[in-house]
Amino acid sequence: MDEQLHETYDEVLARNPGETEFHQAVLEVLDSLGPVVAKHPEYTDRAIIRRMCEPERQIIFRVPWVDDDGNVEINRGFRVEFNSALGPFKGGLRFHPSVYLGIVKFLGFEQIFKNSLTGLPIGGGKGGSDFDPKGRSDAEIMRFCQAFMTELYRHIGEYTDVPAGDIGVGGRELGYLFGQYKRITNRYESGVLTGKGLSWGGSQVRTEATGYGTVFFTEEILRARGESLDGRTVVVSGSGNVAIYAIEKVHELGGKVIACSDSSGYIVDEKGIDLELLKQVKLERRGRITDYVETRGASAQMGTRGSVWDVKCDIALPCATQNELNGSDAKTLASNGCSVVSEGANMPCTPDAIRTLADAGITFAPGKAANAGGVATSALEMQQNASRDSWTFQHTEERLAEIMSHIHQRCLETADEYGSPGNYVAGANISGFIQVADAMLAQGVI
Ligand code: NDP
Ligand code: 2IT
Repeated sequence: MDEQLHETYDEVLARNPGETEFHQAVLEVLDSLGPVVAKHPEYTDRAIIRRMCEPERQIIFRVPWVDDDGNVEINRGFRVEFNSALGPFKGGLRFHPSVYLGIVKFLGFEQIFKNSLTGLPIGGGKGGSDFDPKGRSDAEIMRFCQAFMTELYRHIGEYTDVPAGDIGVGGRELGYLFGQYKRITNRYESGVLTGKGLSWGGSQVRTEATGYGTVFFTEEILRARGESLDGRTVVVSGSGNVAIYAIEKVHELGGKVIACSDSSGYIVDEKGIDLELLKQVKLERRGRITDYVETRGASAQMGTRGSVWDVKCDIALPCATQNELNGSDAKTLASNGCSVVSEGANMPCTPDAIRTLADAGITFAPGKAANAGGVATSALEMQQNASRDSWTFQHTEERLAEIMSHIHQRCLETADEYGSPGNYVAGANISGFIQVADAMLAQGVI
């Protein structure tokens, strides 16, 4: 790595002790920027990369609430407003017990470049809480969301910072969050949150957008080498928002998803995942993936060894969480003949996995490009809110497909220009970076 980039990385390590996921996300980007700093000394002169690694603002707050038994519970809330060079801070909220500052910062950092790649006017941010929604009643979820928004509301706004969902935060939580924001501010400010319900300011396709977008991106990769998803066998990890709509789009495009997972294990269904049943189990009943097997009958089984990556496939779509696919999983995928790994989740592949995939000649699409369809459609929701308009499903889906195709093209062109042809990691990092860097240069030292 270039010496100055190395110094920047050392500074990040020293200033952010213990935040290993943040370190990992920064290193992946810095690793791509050598040819950029060589060509553009102005970025180093104005400390653009060093400024980019330091969030503009970090908010950490107490979230006290009362559970159904009358006990007082205390969680920690976060919002990291990372970079507003291109637009208001934009990024999801994650509710999961593993959430701490390092997770929120890795996600916020990734979001800067992802949002830039969409070509839409959105900066990067992320938030969340170590609250665990599993096993909580609807009333507890509502009280938690209200308590969380009682602090968050003062930091967000349609021109300031626009949260959305992520792990553990979907339509139900966004409803409670929006209701509390409206109650406290006495404003019907639709553009303050995205992922809203269709009858109260939400956009068509936002629910489906991340999964659909990942599959559109995968289809673009295949198209570029004269192939398609038709007839391909696909494995997806996770069974939440991103995974479910990725499975739906793979099936629509003629592929077959034969395995998916949740935090309790994985299932294999040789006939192809029955999506209606999966939606019933995971979205309606908020159940475990085991329930799918019990209802589905003979074609489906719980995976008994290793992980979902042991299931033979042509294409793998990790759609659950960070660092869920390691070097040894990547080796298994390679020996089973897999030819594309496209990230629906944020940073699901470890650095070792990414190296192993590259060595094996497997095409790898990083999340900041492949899963950008979710936040892109959030920006389309903001656009509709600002103009008090609502578009049809078909029109919105066409916009999403165009955006994903454009990101794909930008990645390949930039990778070519900077001497790494076919490398989607270099293309995404460099292309996302340059647009933010130029805006920061223009806006002065702030
Ligand atoms: P959901 O909460 O809807 O689903 C998450 C899924 O991943 C569940 O199946 C969950 O299992 C599984 N999972 C979560 N954490 C773990 C873990 N530590 N170990 C094993 N499995 C786990 O979240 P989303 O589908 O929205 O998010 C999935 C990924 O996609 C995340 O990386 C998120 O950051 C990323 N993403 C999401 C976008 C969005 O618009 N929602 C946009 C872009 C990226 P279980 O049900 O057992 O908890
Ligand atoms: O990681 C992501 O891009 C998201 N969770 C979606 C963010 C958004 O603001 O729609």
